[in-house]
Amino acid sequence: MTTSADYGEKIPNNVRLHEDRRLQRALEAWQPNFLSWWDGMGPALPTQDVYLRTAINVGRDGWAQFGHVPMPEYRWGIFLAERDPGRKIAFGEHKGEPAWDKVPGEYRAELQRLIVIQGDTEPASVEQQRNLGATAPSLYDLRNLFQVNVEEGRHLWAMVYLLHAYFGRDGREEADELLRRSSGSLESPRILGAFNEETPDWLSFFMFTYFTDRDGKYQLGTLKESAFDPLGRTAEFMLKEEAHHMMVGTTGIDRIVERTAQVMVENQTDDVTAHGAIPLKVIQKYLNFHYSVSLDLFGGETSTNVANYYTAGLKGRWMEERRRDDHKLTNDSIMVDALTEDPKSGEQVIGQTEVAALTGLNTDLRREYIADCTGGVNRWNKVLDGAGLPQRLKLPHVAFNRKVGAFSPIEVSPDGEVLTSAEWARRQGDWLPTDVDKTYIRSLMRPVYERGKIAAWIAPPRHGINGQPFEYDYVHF
Ligand code: BYC
Repeated sequence: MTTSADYGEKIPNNVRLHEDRRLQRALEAWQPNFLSWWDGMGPALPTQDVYLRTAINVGRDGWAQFGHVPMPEYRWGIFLAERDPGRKIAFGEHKGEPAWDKVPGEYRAELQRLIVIQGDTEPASVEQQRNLGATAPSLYDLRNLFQVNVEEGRHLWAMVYLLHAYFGRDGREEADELLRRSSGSLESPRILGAFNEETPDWLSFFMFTYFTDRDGKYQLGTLKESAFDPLGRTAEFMLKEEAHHMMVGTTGIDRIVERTAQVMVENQTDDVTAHGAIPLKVIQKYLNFHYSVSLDLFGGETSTNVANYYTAGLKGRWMEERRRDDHKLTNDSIMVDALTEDPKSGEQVIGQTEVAALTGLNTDLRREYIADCTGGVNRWNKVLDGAGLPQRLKLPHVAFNRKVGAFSPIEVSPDGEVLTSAEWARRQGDWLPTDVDKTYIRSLMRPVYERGKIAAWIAPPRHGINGQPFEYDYVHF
C-alpha cells in the first residue's frame, strides 16, 4: 500500500521518503539542480501565478487540487499508484511470478536504459515549448501550456526517483545527465529524434501534444505492465496526468479546424490567409510532419531489444491483460511492414513480412497507436463535415517521411507511392511545412492575454478548466 501524500516534506511524496534519509538527501541535492534547469530551460514568459492542477494523492477521487500558484513554487512530487501486494507478472518468461520490488541484477542495464529514455523525453518537451508563452492565443491556452510543462517536470521527477532509489551511483549519474542534455543541442541532444525538433508555434504545439504525447501514452501503457513494480506504479500514475495533455492536443486541433472551416464558409474560399486563419493544406502538412516523426518513436518494425524487454518482463504490450494469448509469444508470429522485392522488376516495394511475434512488438504497439490517431482525424473531419465542407484531413501513409525502421531508406508520398530522390525533393514542399508555411504560421502568433479574448486563428474552447469559464483569470502577470 502507499501512504497518503506527504506535503510537509521538501519533496512531496507518497513513498515514505523520510524513512530513507540517504535517498531523501540525494533527491534533495538534485532538487536545486532541477529548479535551476527549470529557471533556465523552462517557460520563459514571466508570470505572477497560474491556475494549476497539483497532484496531491493517487486515489480514485480527488487526486488533484486546483489553485493559483507561482510556477517556480509548484510542488513537484513523487507519486506512485497504489501497490497491489498480490500483483503477479502478467507476461514473458516470469509470467505468474510475484512482481519485483527490487531490480534483478540481470536486467539492471536494460531497465535503467528504458527509464533513462522515458525520463529524457520529459524535460525535452519542456525545453521545446519554452518560448510558446510569448505567443499564447488566450489565457486559457497559456494556462494549459504551463500545466503540461509542470506535469512533464513532475514526470521527470518520477523517473529520477526510480534512478536514485533503485540504480545506485549509475542512477544518480543518469539523473544528472537528464538535466545536462538539451533539446536540439549539437553536443548533447535529447535521445529520441522527435524531441530535438522545434516547437516554435502553437499549431506545432497542438500537433505535438496530439501525436507525440500520444506516443507517451502508449509507451507508458507498456511500462505500466512492467514486472518491476515501482516502474509499473509510476507509469500508471503518470498516465492519469497524461490524459489532460491528450485533451489539449485533440481539442486544440478541433478548435483550429473549427475556426478555419468557419472562415472558409463565411468567405466562400479555401484561401483563409487573408482572414488570419490557417489553411487546411497547412494543417495537413503539420499533421504529416508530427505524425511521421512520432511513428519513428516506436523504433524499428522488428527489434531484438523489444523482444528481450518483453521476455524479461520489463515492458509489456498495450492492455496486456486483455490479450487472449499465452502472454509469452514464443511460438507466435506477426506480419510487419517491410521493404520487399518486386519479383518482376526486382525493385524495392512496400510490403509485409512475417516475423516472430516477439521481435515484432514495436509494430504491435505502433498499430494500437495508429488506430488511436485515426480517432482524432475522424473527429476533425466531423468538424469539416458539420460545416458542410467536402475537404478532409488524413493520416499519411506509414512509410511517409520515416527516419527510423524499414522505410527509412526510401522516399514515399503521403499516398504510399514510392518516389525517386529527385521527385521527393521536388514535391516534399507539397506535403511538409515549407519556410513559407512556417513564416505564415509565425506571423499569426501574437499573444492574446486579455481575459475572455482569443486569437483569430483558433475558436474558443467549449469548456474552461475545472468548471471555470473561458473568461476566467487563469494567469496573472
Ligand atoms: N530516435 O531496436 P530499435 C513521452 C534507437 S514519449 C533516435 O528498433 P527499440 C513524451 C534505439 O534506442 C515516450 N533513436 O528500438 C511525449 C536503438 O538504439 P541502440 C518515451 C532511436 O529499442 C511527449 C536503435 O535505435 N518513452 O513520454 O526496440 C512529451 C535501434 O532501435 C529512435 C519511451 O520511448 C528514435 N526515434 O525501441 C513528453 C519508452 N528509435 O539500443 C513525454 C522507453 C529507436 O541500438 N523506450 N532508436 O543504442 C523504449 O521503449 C525504446 O527504447 C524505444 C525504441 C521504443 C524508444
